[in-house]
Amino acid sequence: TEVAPGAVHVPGWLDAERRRELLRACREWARPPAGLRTVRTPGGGTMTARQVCLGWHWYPYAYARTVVDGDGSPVKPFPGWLGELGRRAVRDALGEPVEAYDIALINFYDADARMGMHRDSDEKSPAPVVSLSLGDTCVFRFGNTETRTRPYTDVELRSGDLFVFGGPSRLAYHGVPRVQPGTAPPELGLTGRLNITLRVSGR
Ligand code: MD5
Ligand code: FE
Repeated sequence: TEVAPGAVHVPGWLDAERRRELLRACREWARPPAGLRTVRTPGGGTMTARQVCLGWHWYPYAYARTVVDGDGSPVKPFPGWLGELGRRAVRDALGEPVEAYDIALINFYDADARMGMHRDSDEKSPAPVVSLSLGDTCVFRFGNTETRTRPYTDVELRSGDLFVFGGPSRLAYHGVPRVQPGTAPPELGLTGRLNITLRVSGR
């Protein structure tokens, strides 16, 4: 479903086996060293969703050339299989080829976590962002390129959904106003929500 030009939502894109594999991988990446951490915002606050990055470091709130994480350990590498999954996602959603993905940001949301309206403008490449969701359903707010406020469209993202943000939607404001606790499919064994984004750094 095209929600806006270049913004394509594919519910249930991940099959059951891929969901399990991806969750297993996220749990490994979340472990120290360079595991799950709290991101500080430029204004001195903290993000409620906790994060892991692969391939590049994200601190404070922007990609850093340094390859060490907050705990001083090397950032985990971006695996080739994850890049292939991203290319397949873009082919399926947009029907076009894409450069090689080299960064992943993985966000872990508990019942109270949110993400404020923001734009993803730190990558130097216009390649689409690939977003994969696991666990609890959330309300994802897809906005406009001019303001953090209306007009926006609220979309529910469920476990296994793919969303690809390309073209004019690549720089739209977006956020996660709430998670719906207890809505994760029980067979996955995940409490809370996980979102994996794949990006091309362009560097
Ligand atoms: C999430 N993550 O659910 C979202 C999904 C982030 C973030 O926002 O920055 O880690 S990715 C949503 C996204 C990415 C790029 C463009 C647009 C949305 N968009 O144009 O709406 O944790
Ligand atoms: Fe974002």
